[in-house]
Amino acid sequence: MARLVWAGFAGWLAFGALVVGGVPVGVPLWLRELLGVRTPVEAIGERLFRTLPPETFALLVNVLEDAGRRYLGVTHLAKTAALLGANGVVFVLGAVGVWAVRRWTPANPWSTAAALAVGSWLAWSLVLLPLAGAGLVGAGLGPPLAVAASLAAGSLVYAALVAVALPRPSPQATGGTLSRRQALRDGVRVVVGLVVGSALGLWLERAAAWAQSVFERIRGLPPEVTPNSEFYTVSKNFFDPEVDARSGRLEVSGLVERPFRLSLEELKALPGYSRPHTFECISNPVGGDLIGNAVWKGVRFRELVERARPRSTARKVVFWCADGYHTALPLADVLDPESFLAYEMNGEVLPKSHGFPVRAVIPGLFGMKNPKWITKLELTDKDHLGYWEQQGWSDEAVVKTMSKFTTPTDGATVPAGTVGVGGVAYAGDRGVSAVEVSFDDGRTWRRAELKPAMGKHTWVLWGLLWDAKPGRHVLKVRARDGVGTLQDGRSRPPLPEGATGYHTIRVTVR
Ligand SMILES: Nc1nc2c(c(=O)[nH]1)N[C@H]1C(S)=C(S)[C@@H](COP(=O)(O)O)O[C@H]1N2
Ligand SMILES: [Mo]
Repeated sequence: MARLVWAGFAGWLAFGALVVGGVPVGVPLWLRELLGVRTPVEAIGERLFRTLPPETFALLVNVLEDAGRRYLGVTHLAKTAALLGANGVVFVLGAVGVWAVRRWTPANPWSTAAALAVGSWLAWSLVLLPLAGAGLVGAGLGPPLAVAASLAAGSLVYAALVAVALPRPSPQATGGTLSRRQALRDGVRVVVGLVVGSALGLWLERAAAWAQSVFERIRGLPPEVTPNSEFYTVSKNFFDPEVDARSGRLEVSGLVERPFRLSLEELKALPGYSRPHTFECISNPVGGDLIGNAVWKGVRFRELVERARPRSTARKVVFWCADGYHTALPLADVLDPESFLAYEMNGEVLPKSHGFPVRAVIPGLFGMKNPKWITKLELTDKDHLGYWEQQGWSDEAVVKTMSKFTTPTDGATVPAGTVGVGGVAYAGDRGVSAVEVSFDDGRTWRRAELKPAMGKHTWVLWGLLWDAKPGRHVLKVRARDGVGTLQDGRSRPPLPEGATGYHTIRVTVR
């Protein structure tokens, strides 16, 4: 038993602390910096956290963080707990390793150690780290060579510590010289095994990288779902309105038989509807950042408007908002089964800046037709020019087919060789069928690969690998929408209908 505890300790020490870690003791943290690697323990800790359902995860983090601050006066108790948990896992694995290896190499502690070293390297490189999401041979942790070397060194240290702790067979049984020679031979075998294993692992890793889709190889693509904190915000306000969700009501009135008012609670009790949707501001310039994609949840307008029994003369819906903003949409667009009133964004309560408590999500139209902080839907038989529309912006506001580079960036210098090129493309409810890239200022075009869109109303991520030759290059990108219509290449400013023209970047290859 004591030996197993020792073995667990050795495994933990070797991987967690001595080699690439320093997590438990804090001392060799400089090694982490020096080698530029994340520790296996970190990877396992993150994995442990990620296997939890998101709600449980959030709850756990909150409870732990709260308890940490309140009772221990520490921040990030949740992270510490995860690391301790991961350390525990490593500890147990170390003990199990020794127990298993001792069963079939009981005679000589050095043979046991040798088997352990290779076994532990194999287990970490090919099983544990891939399972922890850190890639084959832990390539996701840092520079593959540094990781492979660290793993090999860790395995050696681990095995050596275990060998020291194991009882030595009596000299009569084996003969001192023999066991020394045996130890030497075992040692050589282990080193050869680790070197060959590391080389094989690195080669496998490279082979696996080739088999990966371009999207895993291109750095600099945005996440497909934009986190709420990074989602662009546009409003006419200096200070966004503070809506009290308890006293506030949503009104549906105008040309209806039965006008009504609903609280947020009542809205949430209606059948829910959720889907991903990309917003782009009509004032987004070519190549601009006023675009983002999120999963929204709420209730279909249909559910609300039909409940009020629209009069047959109603043609339009005017949306009135708490900040004085207003905009109008054809009633048919509002009744579209894919139009809805959202109260959630990416699983969170709709953030204040995105329209708390409720905002509209309408297929195919620019952001301005997706009012936030809505207080009233008024059905009418008249046309109505909204806040931006009165200032000359389009009343139709149909999304123009767009595409842009997110990597490389304009003016970037990149090393010659294979360069990952990629970005996003969006065409409202028409969808994107193709993206083409030119590396010679628009003379010739190459098809990019598209990552399948999350939904009918979302952007797509696109990418391709460019064999970049030294020199200065002008890159352009263009998309085709769902029916194959090519993006408009004429350069036009955002006002009044949304910008057109191809995103063009200059890249220097050295
Ligand atoms: N009430 C209200 N809704 C509004 C606006 C506003 O100023 N007030 N701006 C619109 C514009 S121009 C855009 S682009 C989108 C932006 O939505 P987001 O901030 O959630 O990205 O909200 C639209 N809805
Ligand atoms: Mo906008």
